[in-house]
Amino acid sequence: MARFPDDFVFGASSSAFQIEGAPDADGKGPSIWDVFVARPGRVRNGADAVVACDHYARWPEDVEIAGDMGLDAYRFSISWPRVMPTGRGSVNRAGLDFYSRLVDGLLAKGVRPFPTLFHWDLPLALQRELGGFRNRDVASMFADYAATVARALGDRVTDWITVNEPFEFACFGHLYGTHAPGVRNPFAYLPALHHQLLAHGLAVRAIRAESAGCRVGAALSWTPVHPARAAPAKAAAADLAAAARVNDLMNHISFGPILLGAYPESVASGRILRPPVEPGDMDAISEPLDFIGLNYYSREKARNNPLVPFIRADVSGKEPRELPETDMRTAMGWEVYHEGLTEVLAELRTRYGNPPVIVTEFGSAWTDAVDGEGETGRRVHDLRRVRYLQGSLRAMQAARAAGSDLRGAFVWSLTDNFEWAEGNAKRFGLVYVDYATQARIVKDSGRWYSRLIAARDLDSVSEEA
Ligand code: IFM
Repeated sequence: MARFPDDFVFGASSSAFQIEGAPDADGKGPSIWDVFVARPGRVRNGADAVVACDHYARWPEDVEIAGDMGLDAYRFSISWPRVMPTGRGSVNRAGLDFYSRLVDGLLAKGVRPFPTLFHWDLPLALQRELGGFRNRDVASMFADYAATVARALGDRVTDWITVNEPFEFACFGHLYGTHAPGVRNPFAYLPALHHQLLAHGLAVRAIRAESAGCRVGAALSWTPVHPARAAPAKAAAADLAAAARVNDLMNHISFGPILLGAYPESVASGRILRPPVEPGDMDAISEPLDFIGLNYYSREKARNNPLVPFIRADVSGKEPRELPETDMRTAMGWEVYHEGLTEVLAELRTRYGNPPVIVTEFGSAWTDAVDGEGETGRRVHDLRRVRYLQGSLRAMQAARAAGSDLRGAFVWSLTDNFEWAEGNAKRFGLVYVDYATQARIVKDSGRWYSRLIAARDLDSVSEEA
């Protein structure tokens, strides 16, 4: 039960905007996040990502760390505006070359590259001129960009991820306005989501046309939603129904179209708000995949509330809240709930036909402290992160034992990085980044993960470094 097979892919993930910095180096165009972080009050402590982890300059060191950790694979994202400064038309060769060097560096260290093509940093020009993903044409522009990247890297990259968490991008960016592009408009949410799904489907076809024999998937978040009140509470049945509605709106809204070719009934039959589906869309969106990527962190609880527009439910929120950090609640305020990962993998078997799955993100933020001194003496004893990773991996093993076709797991994240509206305040990394000096310190969790990858057996790897 505790052993992972030799071909199980152990990796770590990151995304371009969260680590690269260098927003206008070598011909890169601006992204919606570049301007969003510059607006006062949008990011905690007024942080921006102009430097972030300085990965654009320091990538050789990060690749070295990933290789030395023994990672089988590294998931990073490609910045669309680095490759196509205005999102369409002319290609910035220097941008493509950066990723080409990164791929070569990873392969030289024996680490398999898993690039994601869209992790939220949409070219600003597409937002300003066309309304971003609210506009259907942006889906085909994304496919053109995907083809360009696949043409350049497809001789070395065998595993592709099209989009990351289309639900979060649509919801936080277009309904709540807490993420770029900062739109708060219920009528923008479903078009922004649908066109990302369409972009995904068109990109799958485009990548395969350029790079035969590669594997393609999408990285989708799944946050199980449970009723806030259970029987015998009088409201239990109403909360159960509320939880089902929210599950549709957060989870099945992207898994349904991609894996089954259909939106959940509650979404498809919306009287006022419906996804703008056109003939042929669902076929493109449900193009068969080589794997589905699953991002899992925590669960939500829903309480029936007819007064809340759209979802008629209060949701207890995986969104950051000011709650004290404990063993059971991470620095993001998110509940530690590993059982949810086993549940989600079970529903992928029963409702979605047991597709090959890779957990493309799992991990946790904690308040890390640096002990010791000097370049080699500094340590980060992050036992809570080690325990969190153990819990998640045991939940994955339970699902594998029950029949899930789970093929790999990527920790979020390789290094601490820019956590969107939370800025630099939340650290998810296996590697600590001292933002004042940009020094990297492999945390105890990174050392533990390295031992686990070598042993492939949870029971034989001690927590202590
Ligand atoms: O940092 C993010 C990542 O960009 C997308 N998935 C969730 C992570 C933690 O919030």
